[in-house]
Amino acid sequence: MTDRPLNSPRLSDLARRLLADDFRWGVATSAYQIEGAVDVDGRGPSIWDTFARQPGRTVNGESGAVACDHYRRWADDVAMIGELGVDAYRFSIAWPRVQPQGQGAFNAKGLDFYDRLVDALLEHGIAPHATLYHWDLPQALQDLGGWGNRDTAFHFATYADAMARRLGDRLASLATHNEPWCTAVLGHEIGKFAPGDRDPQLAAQVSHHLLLSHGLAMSAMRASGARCPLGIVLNQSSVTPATDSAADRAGAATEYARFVRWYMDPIFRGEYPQDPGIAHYPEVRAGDMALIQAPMDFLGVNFYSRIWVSREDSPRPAPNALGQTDMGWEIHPDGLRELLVGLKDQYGALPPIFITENGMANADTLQEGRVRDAARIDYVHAHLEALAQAKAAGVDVRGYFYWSLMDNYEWDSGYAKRFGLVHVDYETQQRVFKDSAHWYRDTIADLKADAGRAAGEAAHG
Ligand code: IFM
Repeated sequence: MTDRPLNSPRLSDLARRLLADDFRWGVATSAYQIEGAVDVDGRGPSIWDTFARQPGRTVNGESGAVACDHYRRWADDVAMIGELGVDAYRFSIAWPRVQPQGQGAFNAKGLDFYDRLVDALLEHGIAPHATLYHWDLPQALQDLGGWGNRDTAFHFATYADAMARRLGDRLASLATHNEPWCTAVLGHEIGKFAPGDRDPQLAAQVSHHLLLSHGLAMSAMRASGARCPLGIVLNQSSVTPATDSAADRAGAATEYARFVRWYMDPIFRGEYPQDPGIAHYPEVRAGDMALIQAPMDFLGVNFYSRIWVSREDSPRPAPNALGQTDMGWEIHPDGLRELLVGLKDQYGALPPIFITENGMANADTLQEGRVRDAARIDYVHAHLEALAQAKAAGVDVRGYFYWSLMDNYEWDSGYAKRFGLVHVDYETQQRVFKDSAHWYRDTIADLKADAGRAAGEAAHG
């Protein structure tokens, strides 16, 4: 144990009460962002390997080829997660590592890697929460049209079912997709992410195929008796009109429909949102919506910031006193409460919610063995308070995963943006706990001690 960081805000009594009992504390990563070893042990190429090689796609042309070298350092990394005192770890399975062509033969060495990882987590008392797709589509499937090709949804279901059979007896949860909005819009409309397309109609079709693949996977995994809770992870934001003008309010409604409702409505209502501001709708075949509506055991919500909507005639919103992160994202913790309470009001009974990602990039520096990231501590603290308020308002939130366990490959931003609780020196691969890691560990320990005391008192009447 090192010294408690200088900046160590304590959670409010409300948060201590609501987040102490039966609440899961975790950290999250994804395969392409940490594993490296992209051409080792039979892994096939992914669309991110291809994309990062194309000139101008990523900062400094950086790729996940080495990343945090987690594929080789996994045992030490699991021990490090144990030292953080969390009770859960969210990671993703690299589809091209376990099924290099995205269809056909599976790769025994890739499967063994995730077996070992899951077993080691369990040995350390850490619940493994896996995600099947965190953006690293096998390139062989992209060569056949990728997510624009309906067949990919069926290949995904086969892969999902194989993983559920292989790991489901030991997983604490299995999510189909991470942030399908990013795959559809950033990957196929804006072209900022792999595969780098710029076609809004294709993006709409891709979003439907992603949702269809989720539904097909759910149905396949249920049919084969999956033994862990199944769900999906969506990135969501609160949306604020810059002014009360009709134009800004309509714009905010459209943004909310494109970002949040586009995924929530099909899954929980069986239809896409109709909004006059949405120009592109996908082709939907008979039976698709019934599949997409498959009942889920949990909903993962990733929250980072809010979306401001300002039409041309509106003044720019005043800068937020809490500032912004190193990604340029506004820090607005109350947006988390607003979002979650809004979901409860709009969709009624939802499955239990886990905050599967929340965190900030910060311009961290390692000086004399220490990273003083007070801004990150404040960010997490404020979001946990907002979460407690959502819980007090009746939202069924069961856990919180900080993004990310350690600094890693931030997609098109390369290695410049540091989200980790743990600092990574990419030259030496040395990991160092930042102040925020110490704060997170101490906060969790305090809450668990509270819960233990309460349980002891209850037992003694
Ligand atoms: O790093 C990403 C992650 O892969 C998905 N959610 C957002 C994070 C920060 O940008």
